[in-house]
Amino acid sequence: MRIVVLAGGIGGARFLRGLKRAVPDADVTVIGNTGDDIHLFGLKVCPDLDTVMYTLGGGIDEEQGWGRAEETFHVKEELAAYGVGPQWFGLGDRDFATHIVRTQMLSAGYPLSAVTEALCDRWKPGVRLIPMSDDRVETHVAVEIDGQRKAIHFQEYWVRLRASVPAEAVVPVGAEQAKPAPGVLEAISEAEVILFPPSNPVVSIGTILSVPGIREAIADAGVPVIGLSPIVGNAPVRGMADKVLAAVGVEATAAAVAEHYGSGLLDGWLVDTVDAASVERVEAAGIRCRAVPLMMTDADAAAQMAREALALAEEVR
Ligand code: GDP
Ligand code: FO1
Ligand code: CA
Repeated sequence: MRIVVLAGGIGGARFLRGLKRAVPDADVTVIGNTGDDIHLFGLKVCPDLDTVMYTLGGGIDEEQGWGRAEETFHVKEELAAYGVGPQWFGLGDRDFATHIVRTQMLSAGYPLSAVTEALCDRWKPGVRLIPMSDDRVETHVAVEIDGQRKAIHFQEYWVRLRASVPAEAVVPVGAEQAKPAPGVLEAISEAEVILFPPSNPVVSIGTILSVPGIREAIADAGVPVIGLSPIVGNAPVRGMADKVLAAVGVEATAAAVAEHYGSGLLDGWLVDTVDAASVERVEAAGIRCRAVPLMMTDADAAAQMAREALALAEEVR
């Protein structure tokens, strides 16, 4: 079965690990979010692509959910000794190698999609991982600090400020001019099912959908589009989805996120069993809905979620 998955970082990666376990023979194409990408120390860092690649390739720090297992931070310490920051972003030594290879290839003229493919030659994630675009898109968050409104990079909002101030707006800078990377629209048009894992609806899936052509291709694909809620019991399982949902005027509930995507995009939506009472509201919006356990406590739990998503796809097909 040909499956297309739009993915952010941790939520997307853990779901994908379950999907691979549930349907080992499936042909899975992952369209990855690159709005979180940031240039640091002259290097291009792609947190969400790397989280998917390391998680599926066995190199992830399992507990943290991002970065490399058995990491050390000598380079970061040496940079600090020179007074060179930022210190708030934790780039480890092993991870640095990935960013050096990526930046070197980009400087040589390869597009990000080709670079990602090359990095995946090492990690063998068992899926085809394509960045949403080869063009630069950077998510910025408008905040008010000391009475001054300003836009800061998403990583600064999340990692430095820990989302401690309200997000007034979220802007995928560059998205309007960006083109889907080679293979993205083709994969969508050839898919038999399209899945939205429990990734952040604003800064992960929302950013991917903001690349002109991607949302339209999904809506026109004519195959089941099934999403899984990242909101459980009226709160994100982890991260700052509540803060960025507020910025786009959406309440942090499983039902509101389904309505935000809308029946023009989604055919089916899974909510956690604790949110079973919201099934009726989602179905009233024209989206088939089921309540099933949605906590990815381990790969088996994630695999069961993937099976439920595929079962719902068959129901709406
Ligand atoms: P990020 O880029 O690392 O933030 O990862 P994603 O965008 O792919 O996913 C983030 C979302 O995953 C957050 O909004 C979390 O609420 C959600 N999430 C994380 N773990 C779980 C889980 O076990 N179950 C569900 N339903 N959502 C989860
Ligand atoms: N997240 C943090 O909370 N703190 C960090 O210092 C940090 C460093 C980091 C380095 C490489 C990488 O691939 C990811 C990293 N992350 C870090 C995670 C990441 O920035 C965010 O969790 C996601 O982008 C949020 O969607
Ligand atoms: Ca992310």
